[in-house]
Amino acid sequence: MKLYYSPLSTFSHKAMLAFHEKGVAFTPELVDLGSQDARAAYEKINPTGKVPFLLMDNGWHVPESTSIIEYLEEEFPNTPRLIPATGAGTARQVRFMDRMADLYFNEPIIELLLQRIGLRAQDSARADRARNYVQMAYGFWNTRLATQPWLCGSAFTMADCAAIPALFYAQIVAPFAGHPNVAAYWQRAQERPSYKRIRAEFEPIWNARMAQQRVA
Ligand SMILES: N[C@@H](CCC(=O)N[C@@H](CS)C(=O)NCC(=O)O)C(=O)O
Repeated sequence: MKLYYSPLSTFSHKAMLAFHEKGVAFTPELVDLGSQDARAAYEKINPTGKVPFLLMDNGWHVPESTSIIEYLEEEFPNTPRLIPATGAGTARQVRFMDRMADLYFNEPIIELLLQRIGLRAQDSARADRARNYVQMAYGFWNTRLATQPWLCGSAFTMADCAAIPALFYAQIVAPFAGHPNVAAYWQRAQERPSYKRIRAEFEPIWNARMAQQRVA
């Protein structure tokens, strides 16, 4: 199965974290979101133009990072669970925390980052709203992480897959130094082999991109 992804995309990192945590192999298909031609070609496969996107050999496809993780949970039941199989309340909590990480953290961080690096027009109202959401997420997480290593308890879940990738960019646009448990969580995340593997691929690309911007 092919996973269409972009190397700097947090939502791609989220799906890839799940694959690595579960030890499920996939064929990575890089989409160059910066190229109009590549985008046009990709939109023929996935009309939304968004990554990640999973395409099976039989043509069955799964868009959206959360749906991809749900799909992996169903198709590979004997791999480590990212959504608890038992305890309806626990699974619901993971799904809620996943939504929270996507909507009130990942997307606001992308908004702040794209404004910061000039890929999105400056808009102070949108930036303020994004900062408010991020601070809300930090406050909520900082309380939870005071007594547990991962967002939903002692096990690494889909909620962590959703939250960790944007923390990389959050260091630049919304530092979390005032939230020591979030900072400790980020330290733990960086030791996770699944995340190390993803970061080893994207960080050099990010650094090169930033160096180019400084020269330009
Ligand atoms: N809700 C989607 C969000 C995906 C998303 O926004 N991906 C970004 C990259 S991080 C993207 O494809 N951006 C390209 C575009 O918006 O045209 C998911 O969870 O997969």
